[in-house]
Amino acid sequence: MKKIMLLLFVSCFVLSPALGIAYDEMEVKNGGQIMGHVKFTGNPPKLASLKVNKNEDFCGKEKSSEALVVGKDGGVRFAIGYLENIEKGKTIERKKQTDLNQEKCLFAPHVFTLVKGTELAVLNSDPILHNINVNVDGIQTLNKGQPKQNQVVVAKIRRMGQADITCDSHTHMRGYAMIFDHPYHAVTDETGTFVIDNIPPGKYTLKVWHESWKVTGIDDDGRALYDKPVLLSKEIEVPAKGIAHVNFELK
Ligand SMILES: [Cu+2]
Repeated sequence: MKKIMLLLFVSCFVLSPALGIAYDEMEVKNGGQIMGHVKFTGNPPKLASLKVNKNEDFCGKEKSSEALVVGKDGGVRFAIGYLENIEKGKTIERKKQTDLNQEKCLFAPHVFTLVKGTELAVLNSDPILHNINVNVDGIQTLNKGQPKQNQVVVAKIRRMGQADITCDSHTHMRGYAMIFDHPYHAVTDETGTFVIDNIPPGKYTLKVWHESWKVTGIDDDGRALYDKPVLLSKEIEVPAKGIAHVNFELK
């Protein structure tokens, strides 16, 4: 019996890193940084505004699409840079709560990341009924109405993957999150830059996710449907105590 237990114990340790099951936290020595830049090549398309279907007196008749936000130097906002299959590294900030605000009939921020097992707190800043509907890789994880202003819904997010965030009240409202089991991910700012720090030096696969801006249709409720997200990938090396600059192009 003891032998079997030992065998199970040992095989768990041997197999889990190979399968990418677990992330181990450790002290990172001589950690390096990734500075990623996501740029749009060519002229970005002008996206059609989204029609507001309800509460037009408060929300306005239409809202600008946030599906593709390109800055003056071509930097793409709201892309997510992340390391794939990283098995060990810096400590996860588990206590950190991620805040999402339903404000002026938009999700703010429009795109964010979080770590599996941490809390998402959703505030309704508006004096109208919103709803928070979160589907992670197609599986509904949270669905709650928020009729009152300043109402907060808190939920622990236990699943990894891509979260599609919608409001059942307003068909124009859409947001996204990516949920990871490690802390190495970041969203691009208005210059198209993302920074990931304190990485153990070495070779990695760095991915960039973008929600896609190509409308493929409209669903029964009047909600725009989009093409598959764009996923870009690069093999990179993070130097000890140094910075790896990595450029990505969207077109
Ligand atoms: Cu809403």
